[in-house]
Amino acid sequence: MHRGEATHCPYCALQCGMYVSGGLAETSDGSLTITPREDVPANAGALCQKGWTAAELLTGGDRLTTPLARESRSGPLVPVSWDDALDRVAAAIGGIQAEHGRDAVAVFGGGGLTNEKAYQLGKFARVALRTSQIDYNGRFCMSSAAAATGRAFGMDRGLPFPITDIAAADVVMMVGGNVAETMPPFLRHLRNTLIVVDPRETRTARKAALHLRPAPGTDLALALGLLHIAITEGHADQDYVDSRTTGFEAVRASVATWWPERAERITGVPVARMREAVHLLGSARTAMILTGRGAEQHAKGVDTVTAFINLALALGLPGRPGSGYGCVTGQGNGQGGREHGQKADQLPGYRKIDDPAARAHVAGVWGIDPAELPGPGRSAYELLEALGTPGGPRALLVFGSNPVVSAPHAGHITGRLAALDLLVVSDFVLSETAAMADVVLPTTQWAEEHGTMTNLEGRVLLRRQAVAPPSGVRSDLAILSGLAARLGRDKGFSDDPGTVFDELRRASAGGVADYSGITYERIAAETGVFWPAPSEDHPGTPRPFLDRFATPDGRARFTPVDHGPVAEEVDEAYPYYLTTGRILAHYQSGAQTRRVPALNEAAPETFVELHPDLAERLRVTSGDMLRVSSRRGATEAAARVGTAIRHDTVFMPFHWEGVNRLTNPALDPVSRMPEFKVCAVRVERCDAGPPSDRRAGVPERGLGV
Ligand SMILES: Nc1nc2c(c(=O)[nH]1)N[C@H]1C(S)=C(S)[C@@H](COP(=O)(O)OP(=O)(O)OC[C@H]3O[C@@H](n4cnc5c(=O)[nH]c(N)nc54)[C@H](O)[C@@H]3O)O[C@H]1N2
Ligand SMILES: Nc1nc2c(c(=O)[nH]1)N[C@H]1C(S)=C(S)[C@@H](COP(=O)(O)OP(=O)(O)OC[C@H]3O[C@@H](n4cnc5c(=O)[nH]c(N)nc54)[C@H](O)[C@@H]3O)O[C@H]1N2
Ligand code: SF4
Ligand SMILES: [Mo]
Repeated sequence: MHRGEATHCPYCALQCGMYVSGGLAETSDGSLTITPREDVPANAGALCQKGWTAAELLTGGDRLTTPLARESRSGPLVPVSWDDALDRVAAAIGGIQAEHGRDAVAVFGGGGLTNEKAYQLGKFARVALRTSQIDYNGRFCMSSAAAATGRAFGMDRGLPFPITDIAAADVVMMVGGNVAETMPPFLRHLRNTLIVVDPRETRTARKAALHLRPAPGTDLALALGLLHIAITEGHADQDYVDSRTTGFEAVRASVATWWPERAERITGVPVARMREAVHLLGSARTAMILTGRGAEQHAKGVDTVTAFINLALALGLPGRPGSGYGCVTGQGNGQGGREHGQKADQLPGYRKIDDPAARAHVAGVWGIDPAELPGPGRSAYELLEALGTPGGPRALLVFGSNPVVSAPHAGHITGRLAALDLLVVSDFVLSETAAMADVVLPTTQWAEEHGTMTNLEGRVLLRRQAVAPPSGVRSDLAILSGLAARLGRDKGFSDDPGTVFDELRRASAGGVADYSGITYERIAAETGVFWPAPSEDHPGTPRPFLDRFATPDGRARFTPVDHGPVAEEVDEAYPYYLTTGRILAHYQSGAQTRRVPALNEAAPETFVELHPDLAERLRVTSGDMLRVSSRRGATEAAARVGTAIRHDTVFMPFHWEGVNRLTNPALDPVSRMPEFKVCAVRVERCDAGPPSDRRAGVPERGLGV
């Protein structure tokens, strides 16, 4: 029986394998069926609700099928022809660059784009627009873990081992990851003794043997306390430390004063619980420490991840079979999306844009003079914040992100987008960001096109076309090709994914993320190839750190780090912590999943999770409407009362517009990751009337600009 085309899910980094049938067969009546693949180890026959319902994205009534443009910023979006749309964009770019310089045009990409698109977008910015101003939403996602692992191991590959290795670990500690909701099939790899670190009692925490509940933003202190215990109670693996690492003595000295009691005072995690965690990890035969966004999306995210890596190194875990440290990548192509050059400081192959050898190599592949390549640009939030300001970009092209909903301090960012001379959005639905655009370009989506995705294991997969796109839409590659031609750079922008992938292979050759030995044929035959794969007869690299780390001396680096307070502490005016994250039924800004009826039914609206003590104080029960405000803005949502949350903290998902009007754009000094996971808020009943303590300058609901 033909089960349809073998492809992969449109959503998260697990990239579950699925068959889509009914799309390309001649006898098709238009109805599509999705069934899970057994041959893809990440999901091995399972899908979550989002995967099962993904076909509805392809046929949904909200699908954009014609370019849209408006005559004036306040006029309505009306259908226009492709030539008209692309001519307008190219003419506006030309005018803006002539008047304000090349950096007046900026590009914002996404970690959901295929490798081919991410690569081509980075090249388009540097070669066709010749702008330094490109960054992408992965900055909001993986950047802290990427910076920390790069520093420690010389390479950022989320899981430096196949996901199936996790099941072989006796003990797994998951720090700030809620995979039961964010990657349900991941649970089949968590058969071990599980330790969860999360301020909330999540579905994942309920599966744990041990749940540590630190106050939001205190994981770094927790990790320092855990390392102190590991060292003083004899769990450090001195042979491993001596033979495979450098820098331990400085770290040992730096945690000497991190008595567990001190860590308890900051985190609220009892010393006995910390000891239990260290003893479980330290006496296991094999153990893993994994981090998710809960530990990473902080203004000290890089140091927090570093502290957990230090703990893993002291215990002798990384680079040992069945053990290790890994970060659980988020977006569908979160891993590949951060390797091929859509990041402000990066060129393909995970090369640095300020490295002369990297510039020479990539310029050679692109057929330009290295001197023509721009230097590093602004990071995602700094780029968005600069839009329409004096000296900042005046035009923005968005491919694969919805920052109106997902950027921190979103009210302010929406104001910056409104101040642009030109906003262009390529999307297949009218997202909140697309709805603000001057020109909207309707594009093909996952199952309508070929492309490669690199999943959370660093395994390069082929997402095959399984249905014909509706007439009227064009692929992102075709859009970039059409624009490049109109900008007078018509060479080297193919709209064929296979051609682009072959060029990407050459551009990545010799880089950290070397794809030169990976071909579509190989991926199909081997169910994915792990990078680096520097030649076609190279087997790929499932476990890159077994013999040596990717640092110049082959050793992993300990780096001393210290705890600091959250960027915005609670006070009388804003007495609670707000933390944010995900629920099972929705994906990211919700642009896709809020348009899938079954998912909308499962989770129709946003909510505020709060503890019964706080609910009692506010005299609310579940379902009552609450107003949540921070120094930056306010939003409303229904109360959801339960003991899963700490009584000093409230939680909101970010799949609906609103919560990011509240969040704090304090940035990590290294990764430039915003502090999505903690800010100070006030919580009131909506019908409570003006609070007596309202401070001057606190915006009313809905205004965060
Ligand atoms: N259903 C669904 N799945 C998804 C996505 C989605 O939008 N929806 N998005 C995908 C993407 S891009 C990503 S990045 C991943 C994210 O996957 P996860 O990292 O699992 O997701 P989050 O819900 O953002 O955060 C995880 C947990 O961090 C906790 N947390 C909050 N603050 C802190 C803190 O200070 N310390 C600690 N230790 N924990 C804290 C939250 O309570 C939450 O349970 O999910 C991917 N999968
Ligand atoms: N408060 C809070 N905010 C957060 C987070 C949090 O935990 N808390 N998490 C952050 C994280 S980890 C992430 S990853 C971001 C994600 O936030 P966003 O960047 O907004 O992510 P999506 O909602 O996936 O937006 C993708 C958009 O691109 C479109 N799209 C999808 N695929 C393609 C494609 O191939 N081509 C084109 N042209 N368009 C496409 C979709 O329809 C959608 O409109 O949010 C961040 N924001
Ligand atoms: S876990 Fe992720 S990849 Fe798998 S079906 Fe769900 S959304 Fe898709
Ligand atoms: Mo993410």
